[in-house]
Amino acid sequence: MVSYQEHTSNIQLIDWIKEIEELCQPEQVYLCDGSQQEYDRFCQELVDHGTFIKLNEELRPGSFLCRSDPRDVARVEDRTFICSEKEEDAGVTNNWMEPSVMRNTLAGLFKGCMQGRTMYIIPFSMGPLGSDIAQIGVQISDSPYVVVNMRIMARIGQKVLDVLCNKSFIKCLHSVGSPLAEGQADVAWPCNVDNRYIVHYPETREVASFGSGYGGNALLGKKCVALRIASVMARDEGWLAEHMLIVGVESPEGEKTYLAGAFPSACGKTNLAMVIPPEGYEGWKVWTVGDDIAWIKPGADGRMHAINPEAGYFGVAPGTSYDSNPSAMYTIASNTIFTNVALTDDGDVWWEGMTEEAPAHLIDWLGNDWTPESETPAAHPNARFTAPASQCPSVDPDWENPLGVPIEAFIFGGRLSTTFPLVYQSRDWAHGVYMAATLGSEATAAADNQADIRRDPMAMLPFCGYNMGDYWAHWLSMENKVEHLPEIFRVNWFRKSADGKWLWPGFGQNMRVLEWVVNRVKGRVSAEDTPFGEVPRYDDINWNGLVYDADTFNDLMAIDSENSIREFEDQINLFNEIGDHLPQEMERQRQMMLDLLTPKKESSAA
Ligand code: SAT
Ligand code: MN
Repeated sequence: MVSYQEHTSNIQLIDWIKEIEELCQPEQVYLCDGSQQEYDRFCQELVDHGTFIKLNEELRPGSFLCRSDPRDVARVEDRTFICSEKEEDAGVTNNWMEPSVMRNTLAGLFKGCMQGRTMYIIPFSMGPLGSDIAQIGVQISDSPYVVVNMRIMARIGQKVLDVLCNKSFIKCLHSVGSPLAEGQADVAWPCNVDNRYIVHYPETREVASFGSGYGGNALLGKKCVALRIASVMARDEGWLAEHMLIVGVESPEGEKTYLAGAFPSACGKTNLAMVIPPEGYEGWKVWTVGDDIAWIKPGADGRMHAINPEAGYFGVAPGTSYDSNPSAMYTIASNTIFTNVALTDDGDVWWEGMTEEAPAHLIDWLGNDWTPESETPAAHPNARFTAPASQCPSVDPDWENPLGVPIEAFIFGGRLSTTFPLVYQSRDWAHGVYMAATLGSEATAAADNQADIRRDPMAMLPFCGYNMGDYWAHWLSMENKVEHLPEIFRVNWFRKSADGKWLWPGFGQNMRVLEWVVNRVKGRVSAEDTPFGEVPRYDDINWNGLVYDADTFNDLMAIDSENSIREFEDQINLFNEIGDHLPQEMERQRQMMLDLLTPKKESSAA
């Protein structure tokens, strides 16, 4: 029997632990202190259990490889629910179930679900401890893999209880859903693929997750709390919880400008969060505050201040290399947990894209022998690294500032091979919100140049904890709540020429766009007004160190009215789907775009 009194006087917490212990019937209960010794002990237990493989201490110090059950490798969006009291508050973009019905279902599943296992209590803070922008939660979980990952991804343990005192907290209950009968041997990755539920009760700020041990399904501070629950808190309290990276752009003169950016998956978000200025940008530096999530609150100075609620990166491994993202490679050089990557013969890790040539022999993510002749990938495409943000060479000196960093621009970008210019700025706040709401990426690389756009408003489609239309209304309403709002930009690094070649020379060159964005928010450069918004002319971009001709730039920025009209007409499908929660302003903006793009008929007879 654990005594909590010496660790916390929070009655609500003590009562909740007792309630869950009675429901889940674990073999034992363990309150995590968050110490390094505790982390090392659990990692060793995971090695002994067969869940972790200790990597070569010389090549990858303090690091482990973990292979999940091959059926438990990613977030399960079709099993993710927003259980608000009213269905319309979840909206059409979320799965909904009546909270009382869901609670009944889950009570049945959680009953006895931790038999033979340890129930871990993980107090965690999303955001720097004690920051006004931070939030405290407590996750109960029967997975030691979750405990060690949570220690990297959040601030956990006794120090959190000390800050929590008697205040309320976000309840997060998690089980892999795989009880052990008396004498039953465990497996390396217990889970329950037949009964998966990732459930949010936004009104009561609770999360319950059953059946999966992987990533955002199980590390509940991340997408569940920091986005789905926090987006509802932000709506109620007048701030923003966003799926955004945060960077600080520093000029050679030492001027620093913070930007936050949202990108749907596969748009190079992590690379942008850690971008290294290219040739011609000597003396410039891009600092990383966050790679995935931003909590942004109006400050006393009338500006928006952002924190990264996380303490680590849960990044996609495949494609990461010293070429594509050296900062990420240095970050994961030690003290990192790798999930579902391949194992090299000398006890290190490998994945597709890490080196040009694959090693001659590997053990793949399934535990089988692998050679370059093998027909399946060595690492799972969603293989991940969990690494401390403090190890990132570009981590911003202010990344843990409890006051956050002042945000001067929001950048939204999709992967679009036609129609959309490299960069454009909104004419005003409402236009910017509309630009963000209609964000999307091409579903497939279509041969006919008319690919379907998969809409992902603000890159929040799977992460908004309430009605998408209300979320847009909340964004629009910020105009009346905040004195100095950030400027809003759309970018597109992926436009192609008529013969199918990339028009923009690559990720490192994005710095040139960031500099133009900085110059715009500081009011240092003018821009040209176009139907899409304000755009740079060729001479407004700094081409130092890059040979890039004006003709190609003009192709990259060109607005084709026929294609564009098709795009703005297509947006009606999204708006119709949102239905009667759609703010009228959104449709007004769409009509304005169509109007600007439609060739005007001569009014007088020629
Ligand atoms: O698994 S996570 O939700 O943490 C990452 C992702 O799928 O975006
Ligand atoms: Mn993400």
